[in-house]
Amino acid sequence: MSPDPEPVPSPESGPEPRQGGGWPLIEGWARATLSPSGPRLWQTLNHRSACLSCAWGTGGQKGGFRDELGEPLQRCLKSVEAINAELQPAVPEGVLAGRSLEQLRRLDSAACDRLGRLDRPLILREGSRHYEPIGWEEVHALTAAAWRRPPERLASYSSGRSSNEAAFLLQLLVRALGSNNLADCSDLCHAPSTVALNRAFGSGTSMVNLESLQHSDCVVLVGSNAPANHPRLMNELIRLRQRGGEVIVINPVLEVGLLKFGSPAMPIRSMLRGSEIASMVLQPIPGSDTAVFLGLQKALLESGALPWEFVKAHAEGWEALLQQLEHTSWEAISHCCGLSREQLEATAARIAAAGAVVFAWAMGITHHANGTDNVQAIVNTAVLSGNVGRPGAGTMPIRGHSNVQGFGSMGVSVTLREPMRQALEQLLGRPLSRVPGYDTRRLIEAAGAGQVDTLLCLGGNLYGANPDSHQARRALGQIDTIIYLATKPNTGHMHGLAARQTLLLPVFNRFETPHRTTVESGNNWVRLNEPGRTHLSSGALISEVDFLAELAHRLLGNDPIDWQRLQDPAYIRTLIARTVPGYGAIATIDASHQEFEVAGRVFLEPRFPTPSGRARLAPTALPDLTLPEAEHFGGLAPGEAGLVLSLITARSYGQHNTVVYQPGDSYRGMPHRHTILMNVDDLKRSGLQPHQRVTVQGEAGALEQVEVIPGAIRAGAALMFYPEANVLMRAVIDPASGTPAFKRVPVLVRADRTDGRALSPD
Ligand SMILES: Nc1nc2c(c(=O)[nH]1)N[C@H]1C(S)=C(S)[C@@H](COP(=O)(O)OP(=O)(O)OC[C@H]3O[C@@H](n4cnc5c(=O)[nH]c(N)nc54)[C@H](O)[C@@H]3O)O[C@H]1N2
Ligand SMILES: Nc1nc2c(c(=O)[nH]1)N[C@H]1C(S)=C(S)[C@@H](COP(=O)(O)OP(=O)(O)OC[C@H]3O[C@@H](n4cnc5c(=O)[nH]c(N)nc54)[C@H](O)[C@@H]3O)O[C@H]1N2
Ligand code: SF4
Ligand SMILES: [Mo]
Repeated sequence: MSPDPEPVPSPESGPEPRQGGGWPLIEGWARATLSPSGPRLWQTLNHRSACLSCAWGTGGQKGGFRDELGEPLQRCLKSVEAINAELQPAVPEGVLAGRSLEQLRRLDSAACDRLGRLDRPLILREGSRHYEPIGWEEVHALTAAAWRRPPERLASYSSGRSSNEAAFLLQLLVRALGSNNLADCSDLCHAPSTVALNRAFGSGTSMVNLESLQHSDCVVLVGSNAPANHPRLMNELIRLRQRGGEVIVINPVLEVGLLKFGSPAMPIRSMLRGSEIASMVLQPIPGSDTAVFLGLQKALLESGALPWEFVKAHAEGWEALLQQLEHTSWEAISHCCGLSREQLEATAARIAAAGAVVFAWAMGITHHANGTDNVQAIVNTAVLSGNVGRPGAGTMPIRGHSNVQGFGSMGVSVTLREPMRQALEQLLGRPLSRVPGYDTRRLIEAAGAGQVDTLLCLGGNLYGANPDSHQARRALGQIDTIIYLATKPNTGHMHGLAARQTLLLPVFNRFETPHRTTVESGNNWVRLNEPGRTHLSSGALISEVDFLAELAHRLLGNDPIDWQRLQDPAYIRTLIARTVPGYGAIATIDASHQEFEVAGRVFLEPRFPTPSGRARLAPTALPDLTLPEAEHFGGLAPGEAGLVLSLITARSYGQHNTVVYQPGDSYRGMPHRHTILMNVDDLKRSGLQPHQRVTVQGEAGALEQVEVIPGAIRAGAALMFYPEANVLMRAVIDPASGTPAFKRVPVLVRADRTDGRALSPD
């Protein structure tokens, strides 16, 4: 095996804190559970429903703290944060209706969320500066009237927190009306994974389940900050290291929790001391992952470690990939990714030496203009190293929202797979429209061009989640009617307003819904949520299923199915069983209470649902990562300190997507959100100083008075928090998936002209 060219960086030499997890987690649990809402929090944690937060999936029928294998203590502080936000009292009467829009727009994300829970329907009518209360009967009448428009002028957007039943009903309604305009948050998230995995394996989700992960002896973790965003995955990584396995981290940022993590699920001493996570770290140039993986493949090829028989038997397209490997020089690879041949060879040697490798990735891979190629490059490496279709091995996209994968399975997507199309056509007794629908970015563009009359948002924050916030606001302002179904107010409800009327409608969350629902985790596990009760007893909330069934019934009556009957989620489940591939077991779940793995997703044999049964490999081009010159942004004055960087926009430790819970991110040493993480060499090179205030100028907008934080990030790159940074960027899209390049935003960073240190000393 080649020598390890560089040791894993020691967290002891980095900023405080020196590990992820550990004591702050215990403190957080104690604070939350001992607070006045503590008893209700415990009650909710023990409720038989899935965690609201991420798609790793915890809870459900086995009880609030268990994973799908029944293992206890699998609930993290993120889950507590999410529940606590839902247990807030109602927004006091008169706050949303009493304050003017100008006042409401001054609230930042955290302040919006802290207003409390939505508990009665509100409407903002044309010409008014205030939301005002409205009764449900008028809501239903207005909504149905707004949906009686030509199908191509109707659209929905959804965020993966709602149930499978609501998701299925939404797409069935939109499709029955003749539209495919089903934009979804996954368009901004893992769409490149779904596209690439479908092409390669004929199946768009993880091929690894939890049990299989527990048999792997190496995990390659790419572009994921799991300690913050999927904390329970850390338990699996700790155990993997304990059984002598490897964790290879590929990330331009040295995330402290990926070096060392203290998990409360471990014995108290190892929790406090922290466990080592990464056994190897590669810090590439952001956006260069195809080069990294091409390098790994080339090293496997050249070292003779390619399992030829396996590749020839179970893959096609390898000939073209081999040609690319032979014709791409090491110089080109290293130049693109900023890693040496030796580093890549050493990493490939470890992959080759491991018995079974799981390749796992998140937004650092998908949020690029070549996101789909990035995923294909991971797929190529997994296949060329013989790590697909075996226990303990495979490809594993780490999904985001707790039911985002369920939304995809239910057909909430602009691309409907053929078996489901046929089943839906049979159910509805008519052909479905073949006009391509609007995904999230096309929806914004169509709205901006005045081509959308009515938009229904099932959760989420379409305004806050999109690139180029000004464009998003203008586009939404061209739509006649927007209907927001939400649990809590967010910035989208203040800035993403329709031209004629905006309705803001309160819904039950997962643990309050008065009927049973299901969700699907990123590991293909379908969980059952038992009926619950809300603490907002004097409010007028509605279940998402009830709302959608009422709308469908008003629009379509009994044509061709009895839409009112869809108010019964058990009946929806029978339709899901008939139409959604792999979901047959849901037909009996009401009687059996048996949660299940979606059939046909986890591959323990190298036979895939492609026409040939083989995995499809394809060459992946090296991207051109040249950054524009300062002049592109208006330039620097002679002697002015500043430089052009490639900006990563990511989550802080204390936020869930556009919803911010805590102001800072102590793990990256960023004390507040108006900060930019930069490499010390870049500071020296540009004449900027640590903690100086700078202007960050993007192609669509600028942010001033941003504090510079020196940190463990690769030179040439910087990191800021989303959604605030979304004003900076133009929407640059991966053409294969429609997903924006949120992780490679060209910006000019320059000293604030109002700052005393604006000019460099000479
Ligand atoms: N607590 C919490 N949990 C969450 C969420 C949340 O907001 N808060 N959001 C949920 C959702 S919807 C999602 S999608 C997931 C997101 O989970 P992640 O994908 O872990 O979240 P990000 O903050 O986007 O961080 C991505 C990581 O990619 C790295 N990265 C950036 N650019 C590159 C690159 O070019 N190459 C490589 N190899 N790495 C790169 C960044 O340094 C960062 O560590 O989390 C889910 N869970
Ligand atoms: N710059 C930048 N932009 C990004 C990203 C990034 O990394 N960088 N990440 C992208 C990613 S991965 C994603 S997934 C998107 C996220 O985009 P979205 O999913 O659109 O946004 P969220 O902030 O998760 O939406 C939160 C809102 O959902 C509502 N909600 C919560 N629970 C429920 C429920 O049970 N039912 C209903 N009806 N509503 C509910 C609440 O009102 C809450 O305010 O953002 C994307 N945008
Ligand atoms: S890892 Fe994800 S699903 Fe599990 S408890 Fe934490 S937030 Fe919930
Ligand atoms: Mo996401």
